[in-house]
Amino acid sequence: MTKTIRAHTNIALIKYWGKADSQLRLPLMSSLSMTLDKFYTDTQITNSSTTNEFYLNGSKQTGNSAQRVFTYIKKLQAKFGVSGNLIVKSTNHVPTAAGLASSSSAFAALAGAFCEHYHIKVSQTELSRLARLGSGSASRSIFGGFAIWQKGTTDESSYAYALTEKPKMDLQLLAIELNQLPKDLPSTAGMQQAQTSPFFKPWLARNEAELNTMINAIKANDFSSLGQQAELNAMEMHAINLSANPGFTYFEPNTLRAIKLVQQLRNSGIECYCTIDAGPNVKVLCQLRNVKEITSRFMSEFQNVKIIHASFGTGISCLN
Ligand code: 2P0
Repeated sequence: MTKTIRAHTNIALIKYWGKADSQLRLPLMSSLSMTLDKFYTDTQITNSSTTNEFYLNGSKQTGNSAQRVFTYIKKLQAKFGVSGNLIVKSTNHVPTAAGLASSSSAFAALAGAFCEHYHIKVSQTELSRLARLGSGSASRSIFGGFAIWQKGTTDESSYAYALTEKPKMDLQLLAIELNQLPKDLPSTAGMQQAQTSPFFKPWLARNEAELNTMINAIKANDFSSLGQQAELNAMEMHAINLSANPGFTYFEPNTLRAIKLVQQLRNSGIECYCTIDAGPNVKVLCQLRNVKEITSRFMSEFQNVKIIHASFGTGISCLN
């Protein structure tokens, strides 16, 4: 029976936004993420008697997304000395390419399904390294709870590990889906362009200190400190995009309205923070007691907005 591998997406609280080596996907900075329960990818791999095929949510893919999957498969086949054409079937329970990091769950599940298909036994660390070769953020989706991707300097030393897979913290995430369209500028190009900002290097120099602040907040079960650091790190990333040469932004007018609403809520005593990835959607970090109030404020501010309430997800798993 064909196995189904499930990997959850993650949201970076300390962002990965720059590559030291684009072939190996070695990052310029270490990053830290929360794995999410509500967003995930299920992937199955079987043999194909003809060519490689990739199906996403039941429809056969051609073009860039299929090519990226086939290139990745060929890379892993060469690495492990295995061959054959494959049929990859993925179901994405994530709005694809809308800044909710669908590539993190996609390539983590694909790495897991590949190893399962060829009966290749790997450790979680090795699986994280394999996932990284498909998409940087996928390295963190091997683990549940909070994961840290240590940047490393080589293929062997750049991988993620779990800081804690069962966090004690009351940490909720509200994904405010302001826009479901695929983003204009893919992450790989965005993070390359960002390096032209005069603020990129100073930001990089802060990475270790910001990561430590976040680790300490998690260890101390300090939601306020986690939220402040997450929002600061996200705003730094987006300030760098705006100040690149030429500058660019993933923000839409509604993104700014959402940021302001988070600030207003906070000023009125409802503690919440936001983080934003390579897309216009805003993710609100809060605690359980405030979920209802924050949701209703967003519903009245934005017409037809979709809000998904998520919390901690688990690491990669085999469903059958
Ligand atoms: C992150 N993002 O740490 C950051 C924050 C988006 C903003 O990782 O080029 O799809 O495939 O390694 O993982 C999105 O980039 O990039 C991402 P590639 P990826 O989650």
